Amino acid sequence: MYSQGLIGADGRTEETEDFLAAFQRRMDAEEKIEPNDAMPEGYRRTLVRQIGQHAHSEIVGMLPEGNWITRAPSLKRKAALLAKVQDEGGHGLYLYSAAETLGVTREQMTEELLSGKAKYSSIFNYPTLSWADIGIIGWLVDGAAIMNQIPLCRCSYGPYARAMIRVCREESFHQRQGYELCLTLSRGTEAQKAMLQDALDRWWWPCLMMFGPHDGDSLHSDQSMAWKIKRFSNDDLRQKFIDATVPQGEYLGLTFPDPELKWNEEKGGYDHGPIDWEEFWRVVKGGGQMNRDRITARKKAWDEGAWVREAALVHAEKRRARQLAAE
Ligand code: FAQ
Repeated sequence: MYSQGLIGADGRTEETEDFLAAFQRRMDAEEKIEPNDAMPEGYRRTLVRQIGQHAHSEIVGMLPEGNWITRAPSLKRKAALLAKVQDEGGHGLYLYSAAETLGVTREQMTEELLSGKAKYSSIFNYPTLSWADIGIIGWLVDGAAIMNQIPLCRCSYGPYARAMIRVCREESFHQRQGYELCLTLSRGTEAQKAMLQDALDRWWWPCLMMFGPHDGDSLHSDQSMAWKIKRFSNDDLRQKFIDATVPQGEYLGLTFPDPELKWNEEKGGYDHGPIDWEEFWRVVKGGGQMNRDRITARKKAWDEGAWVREAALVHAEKRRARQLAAE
């Protein structure tokens, strides 16, 4: 057992040195933290921030692909895309539930998204201009998401780690359907090949930005790694993604829009050109092509869903009253 810390006058755990050291020992021993366990306030806040932003990314991430459901070129493609977009919605819901175990409500998290206080992934602020973008999102955006999320299955916070296991299984189907779509286009007409290359040219750099700032500029990585929330640094995951993805792109006959992309025998990985971090921060701070549309769409959905939330609440209250009366 470990020290629970002292309970202060406000009812919160006072974070004595003993308590923090004991908590770190639990981390070092790879123990899972569960919702009712005592935890440092910083650990709780870090998880609420990361899981909340992750949930928002899944929900906002439905929009770029949702844009193409009515224009899918065949029934098979439409069915796969519909299933994928629904999966992303489901991921958002598991993640909101995981964050709720840390004492924050879905309403609070949604308000933070709509007010611009909470972030969501930069990648979803780019427009989907052609059908090839749907293949590229599955192959690269889901591919990057998996690379980042597989280690999160071992996150020290139990509810997040468990949610990630199912999410990763579904993301892996998404990545496969995206790559298969790209493969079909790569074997198609010259116009289809050109459409695929154009999509790669637009999405490659934003996908590399998904992993977050360079390690030296990452605010939270060191602490999150000590708490076993993150298992790898942003740059390490970005490198793994590049190394796994470049041969897949070459198989499709594509050219990556980076003249400095080159295999480095000595390091056993690819070297790449500089990432435009000014663009990244501009997009994160609301200046991307689609930021305003994305938040407007989410606000409309939240406002128009108010009656559903109210009806569900009244139904739940009535059921509870009936249960109490029967007891
Ligand atoms: N976009 O100190 P760090 C998906 C922010 S899911 C926007 O390195 P951290 C599925 C960061 O929040 C994609 N902001 O931060 C799908 C922080 O700001 P804050 C989402 C970013 O947390 C596929 C600041 O920069 N995945 O794609 C970004 O240690 C297809 C400093 O950064 C997750 O959320 C960014 N790209 O590391 C859906 C996975 N990067 O919070 C639909 C879970 C960084 O202090 C279709 N999250 N920032 O205001 C994580 O692993 C981490 O949170 C990182 C960032 C790696 C994203």
